Amino acid sequence: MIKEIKLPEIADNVTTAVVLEILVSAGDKVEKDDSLAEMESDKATFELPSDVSGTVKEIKVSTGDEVKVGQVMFTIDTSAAEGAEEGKETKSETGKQDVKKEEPQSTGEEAEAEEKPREEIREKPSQEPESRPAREEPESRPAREEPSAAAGPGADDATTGTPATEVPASPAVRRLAREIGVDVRKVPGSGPHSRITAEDIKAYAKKLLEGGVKAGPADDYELPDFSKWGPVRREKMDNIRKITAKTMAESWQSIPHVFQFDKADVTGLEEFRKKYSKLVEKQGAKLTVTAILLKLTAEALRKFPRFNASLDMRNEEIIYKDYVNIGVAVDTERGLLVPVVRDADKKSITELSLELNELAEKARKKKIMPDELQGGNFAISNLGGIGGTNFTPIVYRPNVAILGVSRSQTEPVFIDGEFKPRTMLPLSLSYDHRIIDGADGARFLRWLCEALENPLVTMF
Ligand code: CAO
Repeated sequence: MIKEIKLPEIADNVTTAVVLEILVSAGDKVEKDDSLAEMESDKATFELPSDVSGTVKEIKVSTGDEVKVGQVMFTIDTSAAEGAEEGKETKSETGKQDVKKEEPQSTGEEAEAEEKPREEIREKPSQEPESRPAREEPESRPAREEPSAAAGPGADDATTGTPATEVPASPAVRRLAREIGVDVRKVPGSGPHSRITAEDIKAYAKKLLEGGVKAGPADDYELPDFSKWGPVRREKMDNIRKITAKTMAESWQSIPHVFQFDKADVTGLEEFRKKYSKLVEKQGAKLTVTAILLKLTAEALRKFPRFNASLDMRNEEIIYKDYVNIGVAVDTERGLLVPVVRDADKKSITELSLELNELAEKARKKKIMPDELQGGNFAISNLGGIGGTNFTPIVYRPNVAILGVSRSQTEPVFIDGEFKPRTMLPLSLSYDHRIIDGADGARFLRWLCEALENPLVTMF
C-alpha cells in the first residue's frame, strides 16, 4: 500500500513551512517515527516524522520549497512492512498467546497514527539554544536556518559538498548524527561499502569532544561581569547572527588575507549613469554603481579565472569554475545576507540592475530562498551608500576574494599640470594569499579601475 505523508497542521495561523533539509532518499527503508525532513515555519523548526514503516517511494519536495499544510511531501510503500506484519499475524494465529499480546498494541498505534497529530512534530523553538556537544553542523543546510548562506557563499563551505542524504547511512543513523550535532558527511564509515553505522557516529562525536577532530573555532573567552560597571541587557543571537559569527570566524581563521586598495576615477561613469538611468528606470530598475560593478567584475573574473576559483586543500587542487556567479552583500534588518547573481557575465547591465533590485528586496523582505544564497564564486560588498573611506571585507569561504566598495568623493586630482575635481571611487580587494599572489591582486584591481574609467577596456 502507498501511504502519503503530508505536511500536518503545525500551529494556529501557520499555513506553510519551508523544507530545510530532506533527510531520506528514495528507496530508503524507514521506521514509523523516523524523520523524513527538517522543516521551518514562522514559529519553529521541526522534523517531519513518518507515520508508517516502509520504503520511501517518492520525494515530492526539495530543499527550500515552501510547503502548504496538507500538501503531500513523500509517499511510502508500506507493502513490505505490512507483509512482515501479516507474517507476524499468521504466525500469531498459530499461537493464540501471541495474538493477544500483539493485537491491542498495534491497533492502538495505528489509531494514533491516523489522527495525525501535532504532538508527533518534535517542535523546537527556532531560537532555542542548542545543547549539542560539538559545534559541527551540516554546512550546506539552507539559509533560513544556516544563512552562511547568509554569509552567503559560506553555505557551500562543506568540505565534501555532498548532500547529507547521499552518504551511505540509514535515516536512523543520520538522525542520530543530527541529534548529537555531527556532520554525517565527515564520518568515516566502517560498515560494508563504507556504510556509516551508529557506532561510527558515536566514535566520531567522542573524538570531537576529545579534540581529536577540528570542530571549527570555538570562542570560550571568559567574559567579565559587566554588571559590576553598570546595567546590562542580554539578547539571544538569532540564526543569521549565529551563522554569520561562525562563518566569519572560520573564514578569518582559515584564510590568510591580503588587502589591496585602489581608486577609480568614475567621473565619466557617473555621467553615463545619469544619462542612461532613465532607460533602466523604464524597465523598472535603478542603474546603480553596484549593478555596473557587477557587470565589470564579471568581465574581470573571466579575465582572471583564479579569482573565480576555490581551493581544495584536501586534494591539493584548485577548482576553476566555468561560470560566473557573484554574491552581493545586502544589509537587512536581520543582518548580512549575500544573494547570488548567477551567470553575471552573460547578462546586460539592465538585467543585472533588475536582478539586483529583486534579490535585495527579497533578502530584506525575508523572501529569499536558500538556493538564491548559494553557489557564489566571488562577492561584492558596497558600503558606499552608507559612507566610509575604505574597509577590508572578509573573504567568504570557499570564495577566494571579495571586492569592497566605499563611498565615492569629489577629490582634486593632478591631471596635465593642474588639479581637477574628479569623482573617485575607493575600492578594496581582500584575497586568499594561498592562491592569489600580491601582483595578481594588484593587477585584478587595477584592471577593474581601468574598466570603470574606460569600459572599452573590457573589449580587449
Ligand atoms: N559611492 C557613492 N554613492 C553610492 C555608492 C558608492 N559606492 N553606492 C551607492 N551609492 C548611492 C547610490 O547611488 C544611491 O544614491 P541615490 O539614492 O542618490 O541614487 C544610494 O547610495 C543608495 O544606493 P542603494 O543601496 O540603493 O543601491 P546600490 O545598488 O548601490 O546598493 C546594495 C545595493 C544591496 C549593495 C546596498 O543597498 C547594500 O545593502 N549595501 C550594504 C552592503 C553591506 O552590508 N556590506 C557589508 C558586508 S561585510 O562584508
